[in-house]
This record gives sequence, C-alpha cells and structure tokens, in this order.
Amino acid sequence: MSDEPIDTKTRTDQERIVDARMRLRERFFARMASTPSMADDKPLGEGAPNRHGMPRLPQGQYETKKWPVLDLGRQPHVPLETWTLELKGACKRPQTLKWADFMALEQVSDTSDFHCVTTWSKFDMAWQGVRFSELAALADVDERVTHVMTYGYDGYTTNLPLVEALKPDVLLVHTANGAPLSVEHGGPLRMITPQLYAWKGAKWIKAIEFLLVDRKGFWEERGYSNTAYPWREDRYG
Ligand SMILES: Nc1nc2c(c(=O)[nH]1)N[C@H]1C(S)=C(S)[C@@H](COP(=O)(O)O)O[C@H]1N2
Ligand SMILES: [Mo]
Repeated sequence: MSDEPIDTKTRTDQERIVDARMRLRERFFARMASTPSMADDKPLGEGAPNRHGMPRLPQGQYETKKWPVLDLGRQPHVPLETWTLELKGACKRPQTLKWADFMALEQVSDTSDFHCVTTWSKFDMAWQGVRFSELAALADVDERVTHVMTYGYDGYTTNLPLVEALKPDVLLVHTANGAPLSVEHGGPLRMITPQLYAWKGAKWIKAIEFLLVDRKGFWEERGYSNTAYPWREDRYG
C-alpha cells in the first residue's frame, strides 16, 4: 500500500486534487480547441458524424465486428496483488498506485470507437475505468509538461501530447463491453485513445511519465506518425 488507504484521505487532499484538475482543465481547454480533432473542419472519412463530429469511419479504415489482438508477441500476466501503476517525471506528487488505490479513484463509463493503424476500426466499445486527467491531477503535473510517455509491462512505450491525453475519453480501462479486460487486450489495465490510432494506448500499462520535451515511443521511433490522427490518415511519419 502507498502509505495510507485512499478512503482515509482528508477532505483537504480531495479538494486539492479537484482544484488541480480544474486548473489543468482551464489551462488546456484553449489549447485542446486548437488540436486537429477539434479544429479540423475537413476531416477525411465517411459515415454519419461520430461523438466528436468526425466521420464515423476514418479514411482508409474498414469496420470489423471482431476485436483483433495486436502487440509485440509477449503478453505479460500481472496479478492484481503485485500490479502497480507508477506516476513519474515532471510532477509534484510522483507516486505508485496499487490496485486498490486505482480502483478508489473516480470510475467512469464511456463508449468510443477504436481505430487501428492496420486499417480496422471497431465501433461502440463500452469501457470502464479512470480518466487520464484524473491521474494527471493526482500527480499534480508540472505547468511545463508538454508530452507524456506511457510504459507497458511488456516493454512497450508510446508517447503523446498532454493535450491529447487530457481529452475526456482517454481512459485507463479495466473493463471492456461489460467484462474484465482480458490479458490479450491488455488486462488488468490498459490505456485507450479513441481520437488517435490505437497504438497510442499502452496495453498492460505500468507507468506514466510526464515530459518537458517530446520523446518518441516504440513505434514512433520506427517510423509511425508521432501525432497519429486518424481523420488525416496520419499513419506514418
Ligand atoms: N503494451 C503494449 N500496448 C500496445 C501494443 C503493444 O504491442 N504493447 N500494441 C498497440 C497497437 S499497435 C494496437 S493497434 C493496440 C491493439 O490493441 P488490441 O490488441 O487490444 O486490439 O494496442 C496498442 N498497445
Ligand atoms: Mo496497431
């Protein structure tokens, strides 16, 4: 356990977390509005607008009802008893959460679409978990943070701009379509980035690092796009 169980947190602690989250929200709202997914008035794709006003099927994608598995061929099994999530880098409250700590955070449900760069899209995935923004607030990220790196238990890494990570549909999820997330899909916990290609969401997430300068993750170093915006077919860099 990190020093105290979360339910004994004082009201002051909670207020500080909420305050930090509200400050972040204000600070990033204007910048979020200038990121492509909100500012793009000619997104590429087809179908009725999705929840974000983008064409439902991004250009070059096809819909699948199946849920394919993509990873580096190593699927780590991490028991909940030993599982931890580390929040580190440029933040005022670096910390390591145990499973009970994580589950005591505000839990949300959201339905979103999943777009893989290998051209399949799966619509209407029902997720449960914790918003990335909640974790950023908990860690009290430094004002100067521009990017984040996420790490998987399999050694995977992927980077993304903080403004993308703070979008309200970016979640760390433990439940998919009503069932605990299977190991092959990244259980016990993975990240999802519905408005970016799915490789930006680390399965078996182990750590989040707040960065003052951008750094490339596994696929980004190997020629994938750094920005990964589906409605511009922004697949490769
Ligand atoms: N830890 C980890 N996360 C990962 C990957 C990986 O290899 N390792 N692959 C990424 C890629 S390329 C995609 S498309 C999605 C696939 O998620 P899925 O296997 O649940 O469909 O996970 C992403 N997250
Ligand atoms: Mo992918």
